[in-house]
Amino acid sequence: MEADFDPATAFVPPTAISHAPDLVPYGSHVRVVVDRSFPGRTVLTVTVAGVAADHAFPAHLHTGPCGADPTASGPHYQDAVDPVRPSTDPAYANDRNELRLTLRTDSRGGGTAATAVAWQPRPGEARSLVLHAGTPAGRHGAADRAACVKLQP
Ligand SMILES: [Cu+2]
Repeated sequence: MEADFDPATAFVPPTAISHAPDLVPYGSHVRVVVDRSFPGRTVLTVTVAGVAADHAFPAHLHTGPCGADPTASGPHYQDAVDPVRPSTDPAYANDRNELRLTLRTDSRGGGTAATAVAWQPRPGEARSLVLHAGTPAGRHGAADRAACVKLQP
């Protein structure tokens, strides 16, 4: 999956939506590779170019699709689903049960990060990778969702 970030208002629904053009400018580039070739394992690699320099974006697999409303991407995808929503129980909300990584960019706004988890997402349930604004941007709620990358139709 490879795309340029576009505004959510684009005529054709974009593959990669920026909700925060100050951090993820329109036209900046993203590539997401989800490798499921190892049985029972998923390796996700995300690479960006042209986004905010010297920044750390927390990035997570989310359940919902990307949409004009940043909250469309829904909660974090969990391998074992917490029966309580929102999920705050550390037995479920942890980086083994969710796919999380931190994407750090260099002085030119490029970067790559990868992580592996010991499971594969259930088909159709992990529909987006969300790049959060993180710190020091310090945004909260929906405003923290800087960008969204569509992972499957
Ligand atoms: Cu998230």
